[in-house]
Amino acid sequence: MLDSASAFDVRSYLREELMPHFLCPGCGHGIALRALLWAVHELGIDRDRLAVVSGIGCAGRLSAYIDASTFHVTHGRPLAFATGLKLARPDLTVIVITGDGDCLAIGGNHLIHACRRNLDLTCVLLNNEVYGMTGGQVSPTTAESRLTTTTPGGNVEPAFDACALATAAGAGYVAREVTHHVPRLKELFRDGLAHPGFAFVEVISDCTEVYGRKNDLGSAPEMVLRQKSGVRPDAYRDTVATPFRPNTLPTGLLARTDRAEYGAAWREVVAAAQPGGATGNRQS
Ligand SMILES: Cc1ncc(C[n+]2csc(CCOP(=O)(O)OP(=O)(O)O)c2C)c(N)n1
Ligand code: SF4
Ligand SMILES: [Mg+2]
Repeated sequence: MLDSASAFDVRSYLREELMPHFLCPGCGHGIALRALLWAVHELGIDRDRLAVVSGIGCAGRLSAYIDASTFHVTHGRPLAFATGLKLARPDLTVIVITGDGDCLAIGGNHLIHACRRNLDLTCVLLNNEVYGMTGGQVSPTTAESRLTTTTPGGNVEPAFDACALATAAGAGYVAREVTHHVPRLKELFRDGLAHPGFAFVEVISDCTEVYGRKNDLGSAPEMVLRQKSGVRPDAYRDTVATPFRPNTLPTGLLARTDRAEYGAAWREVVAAAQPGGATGNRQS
């Protein structure tokens, strides 16, 4: 029996037998996970009807900690797995947790087509600007000039705007928030989960260990404060001194369309192809 009005206790949504978790101290992925589970709680989603699919990476590892039906699949492919799962089991709420490498590098093609189809999935992109799990290689969202293990002289490639890509490719709901603003992040997750179509929520998440240290970004609290000064420069410009060009990506709800959800149209075609269905008759 669900009681979504009761106080949110994140521990009741976690597999406590897997604690302590493997995340480094201050890693933004843990903050994002808490906000996501808070949204699940507020919506009163039954965990027997909740599936979480993730690829490989520190972001991808998060699904293992959620007390629901979880799938830890191959690198770059969680959207493909989730698409099959949602088509087979439309009764499930299906969430994908993915990293910037998982979703935008090896998995970039899957993202484009998931957006285009507009199947009712919620994709959570944990963007820490780096391949965290494998030791800190450059990713498609690494900001220019940043140091990584594969850009020792500074990154010279322009970073990807994942939300602009998702919007252009047709995602029904597109939003971005920083981990500093947990209640706002929770609300975007909640609205994305409730949206009947493909919801893409990007989280600006800190990799304190292999990215923060490499770029001399300070302690974990200092990195979170820098999100305030960077992403919302108008409000917090002088809060924290930063030696780097601030990140000025827009945050909040960025796009929302009510165009047709893919699963319903797909089921209609499948039903019509059955014996006795519109196209089934044609075949016999
Ligand atoms: C096919 C394949 N290629 C490469 C890898 C190695 N690999 C594992 S995780 C990862 C990148 C993870 O980066 P990201 O998705 O940004 O997640 P993060 O660890 O930063 O949260 C890579 C390249 C792999 N596991 N499988
Ligand atoms: S390596 Fe980075 S992304 Fe991975 S757990 Fe540590 S801080 Fe988080
Ligand atoms: Mg990453």
